[in-house]
Amino acid sequence: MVVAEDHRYGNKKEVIMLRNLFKGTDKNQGESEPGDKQGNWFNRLKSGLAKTRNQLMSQLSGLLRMGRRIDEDLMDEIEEILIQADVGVDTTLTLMDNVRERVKAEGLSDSSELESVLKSEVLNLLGEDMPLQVKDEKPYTILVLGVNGAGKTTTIGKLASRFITDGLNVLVAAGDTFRAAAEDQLAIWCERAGAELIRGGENAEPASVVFDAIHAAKHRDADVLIVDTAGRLHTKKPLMDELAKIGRVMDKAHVGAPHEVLLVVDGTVGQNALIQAKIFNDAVPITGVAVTKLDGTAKGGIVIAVNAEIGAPVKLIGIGEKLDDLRDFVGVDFIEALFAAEETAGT
Ligand SMILES: Nc1nc2c(ncn2[C@@H]2O[C@H](COP(=O)(O)OP(=O)(O)OP(=O)(O)O)[C@@H](O)[C@H]2O)c(=O)[nH]1
Ligand SMILES: [Mg+2]
Repeated sequence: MVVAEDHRYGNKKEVIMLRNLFKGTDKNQGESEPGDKQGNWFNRLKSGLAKTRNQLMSQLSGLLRMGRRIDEDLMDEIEEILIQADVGVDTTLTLMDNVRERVKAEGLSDSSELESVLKSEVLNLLGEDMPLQVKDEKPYTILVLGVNGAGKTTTIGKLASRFITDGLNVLVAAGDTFRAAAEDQLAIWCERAGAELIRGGENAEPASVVFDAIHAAKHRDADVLIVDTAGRLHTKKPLMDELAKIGRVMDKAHVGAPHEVLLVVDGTVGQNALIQAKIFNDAVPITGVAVTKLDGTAKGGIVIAVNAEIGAPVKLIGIGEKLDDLRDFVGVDFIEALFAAEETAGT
C-alpha cells in the first residue's frame, strides 16, 4: 500500500521536514537502560520500548492528557512529535489525516479523547498481524536480507531455535561468503539451535551455496531452509544483483522459493531503514520485516511506518541478543507498550 504521494502534501511536508531538521537532537540519547529484564514478554517489550516511549509519550501525554481543546495547533504539535519518533513524514501525515477525519465524524473536542483514536489509527496502519509461519511447502524456504550489522545472522539463529523447538527439521545455508567469520558466527548459532549448516567456504559464490543447500534440504527432507546473506560483497558486483540472483536460483532449484523474503532492519537507524528496505524490495520483493534492536533505541516509531511505506508487514521484532529475544510482532501489544503510562520509579 502506498501511503502518501509527496505532492499530496506539497509545502506542508517541506515545512515539517525543515522544522525537524533544525530541531535536531535526540533528547533521550543519554538515558539509562530499561530495568525489567526478568518479567514476561510484554514487560520486556515495554522496557525495550522505554526510550521510544519516552520520546513519544513524555510529549504526547502532556498534550493529550491535559484536556486541551482539539484544534489545528494541537494536531500540528502531535504531528511533530510523531515525526521526531521516526514515524516518518508521509506516514505521520496519513495517520493524522485519518485522525482528523475521526475527530470530525465523531465530533470530538477534548484532547483526552484523542489517545484511543490515535491508537486505533496506528493499529489500522500496522494492518493485521502476520506472524512468520512455516506453511505446508517442503522445504519451506526463508531468504534473509539486510545491510551488514542489521542482525540477520542473530535473527536466523533465534528463528532456527524456535522452529526446532516446534519440532521442525531445520537447515541453514551460509549464503554470506563475504568473510570466513560470517560462516563461523552462523555455525555457532546453528550448533546452539541444533540446526544443520550448509556452507560453501569463504569467497564461494553465494548463489551456488544456496542452490546446493536447497538440494540438500530436499535430500534430507528438511521442513525449513533458512538462507543467510551478506550485507556487502567481496566482489565488485553490486549486492542487489547478487541477491536477485539468489532469489532466481532458489526458484529454479525449488519452484516457488523463496517462500518468505525476510528483510532484517536495525531499529536504531530509524527512517534510514525504510530507504534500505525500498532498495532491497526492488531486488527481491520483501514479504516480511524483522525489526531488531528495539531495545535501546528512541527510534522505534519506525515500526509504525514499515507496512505503510513498504507494503510488507513487520513480522518479527528483536529486543535483545538472547535466544528468546525475538518474537512475533503483535500490533496491539506493540501499541499498548508504546502508549503505556509512564512507570513510577521502581516498577
Ligand atoms: N541489542 C540487540 N542487539 C542485537 C539484536 N539483534 C542483533 N543484535 C546484535 O547486532 C549485532 C549484529 O548482528 P548480526 O546478526 O551479526 O548482523 P548481520 O546482519 O548478520 O551482520 P553481517 O553479517 O555483518 O551482515 C550483533 O552484535 C548482535 O548481537 C537485538 O534485537 N537487540
Ligand atoms: Mg551475518
